[in-house]
Amino acid sequence: VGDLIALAVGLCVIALVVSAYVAGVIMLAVFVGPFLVVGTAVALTVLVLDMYLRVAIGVMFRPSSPYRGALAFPPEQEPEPAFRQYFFGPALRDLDRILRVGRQECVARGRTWARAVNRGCFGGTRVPNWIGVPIGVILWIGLLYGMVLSVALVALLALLHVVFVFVAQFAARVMIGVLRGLDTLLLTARDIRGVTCKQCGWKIRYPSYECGQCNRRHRDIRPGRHGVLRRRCACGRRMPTLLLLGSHRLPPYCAVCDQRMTPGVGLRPEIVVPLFGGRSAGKTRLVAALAMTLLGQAAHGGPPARLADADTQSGYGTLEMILRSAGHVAATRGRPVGYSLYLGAGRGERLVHVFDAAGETFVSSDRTDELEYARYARTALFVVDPMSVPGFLRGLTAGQLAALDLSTASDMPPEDVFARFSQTMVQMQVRTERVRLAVAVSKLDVLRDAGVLQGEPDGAQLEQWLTERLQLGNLIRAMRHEFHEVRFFATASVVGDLDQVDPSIARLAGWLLPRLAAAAPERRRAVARV
Ligand SMILES: Nc1nc2c(ncn2[C@@H]2O[C@H](COP(=O)(O)OP(=O)(O)O)[C@@H](O)[C@H]2O)c(=O)[nH]1
Ligand SMILES: [Mg+2]
Ligand SMILES: [Zn+2]
Ligand SMILES: [Zn+2]
Repeated sequence: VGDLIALAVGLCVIALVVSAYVAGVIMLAVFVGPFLVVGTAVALTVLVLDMYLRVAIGVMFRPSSPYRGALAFPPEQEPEPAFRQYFFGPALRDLDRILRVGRQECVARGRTWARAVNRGCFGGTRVPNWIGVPIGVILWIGLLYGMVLSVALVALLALLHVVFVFVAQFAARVMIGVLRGLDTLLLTARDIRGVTCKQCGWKIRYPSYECGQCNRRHRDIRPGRHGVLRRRCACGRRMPTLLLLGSHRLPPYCAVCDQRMTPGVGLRPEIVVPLFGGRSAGKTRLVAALAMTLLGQAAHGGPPARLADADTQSGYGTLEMILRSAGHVAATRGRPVGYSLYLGAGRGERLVHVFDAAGETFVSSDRTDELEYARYARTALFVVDPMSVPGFLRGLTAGQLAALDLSTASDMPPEDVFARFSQTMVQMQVRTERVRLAVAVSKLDVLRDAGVLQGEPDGAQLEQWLTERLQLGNLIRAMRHEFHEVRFFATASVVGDLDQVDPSIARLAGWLLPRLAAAAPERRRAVARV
């Protein structure tokens, strides 16, 4: 009986203890459990989000962050020596890295927590199992909630990030389209249709530009994948992407021949004047006289004129010296030489390229690619040395023959030169019927000195002289047939006593470049004997 009582008491005690324990666990689950579960879940979520943001900020904004990956789209591997605009590639690379590194870091944190719970609650070493296990189970429920919650939040963040990147890229694309369109509109409104390279004669839409700091060459600087308003050169220097934004302040280069272009090219409409004529007809000297006339007019209150680039300056310097000293000009060899001047004021300013081709350029048909510039000319200048006309000497008197200085005479008859030039234009499919042609009959001073011509014959008189005296009627008819308008000028590319270029040059300039040269001076009563 005693044993039975003891057993009963024992059972009761055990039942009591067990029910107390169960009641305790239930109390724990009901009253403390929710707080523990929520607390754990929230703590884990906060930790994960904090981690994710740390990684995100590190990847996107902190160059020294250990989370940061290798540079995406390094400039060395880009078609242009520039960094990609952030939303055209780098942003998605960053996002990808944030998600990968962020997941690793977050999983690692989660694991540390789970391990701590397991070790603390289920190992039975620190806390006895009968206390640890219920708490551990509750904590685990919290952890699971926390994991679900944080995964959902991170997924939402990442989704927002992706959407933002695509919206930003879209906005950038729209901006680029708008800017390019605006640029095209503005250029069209200003009548700027491409830029001509004075080195190779080709016309291109937009120059390449060199970085002012590292000399890397940017082929296409306009708004695009490498920058909307500005781009960053591989060296770090920022460069404007449009003429509107100041890219003309960078040194321009030709995309065809890689040579330096005229500074400021692309800011002003261009006028291209091709010069043709036989060897020693007087082309080079005429260009010098034209430039000197325009600069002289500018110095005396005429339309502004300035030499546009270093090449023109050095070339002109030599020519000017020769003109002033009445010396002889060395023959032009090799590629056509472009002389470039900015003429006119403000909005009316024009970049004028006069291309002086060597006489031979028109003879050999394999060199016509050097004449690309002729394609865009609205006015051409043909230099005719009357002394090169075969019949010229026959009609002279003995006195005129004796007085005539033939040392500078050209040996290429103008008919041949013109025929080859027009043949080349046909080959190049240039529509010469839209082009005005100025015919400069050169070396007027030599003819005057010999008494062959007097004063300065006007266009009609000169035409009559060329037709009747030099038998150039066929040539003149061909010119009138092929060109829109033909005008004749007798020119003397010489500097007079008062350090002034012969006024015949100003008259030619006035017709060649209306509004950009001063109005042609009044002709002294023509006393030409024709
Ligand atoms: N006196 C005089 N000499 C000229 C004139 N134009 C050209 N010359 C001379 O004629 C030669 C050939 O001239 P240049 O300009 O080199 O001819 P290009 O081959 O057509 O460029 C040079 O010796 C010039 O000095 C001119 O108007 N007057
Ligand atoms: Mg020459
Ligand atoms: Zn640079
Ligand atoms: Zn070029």
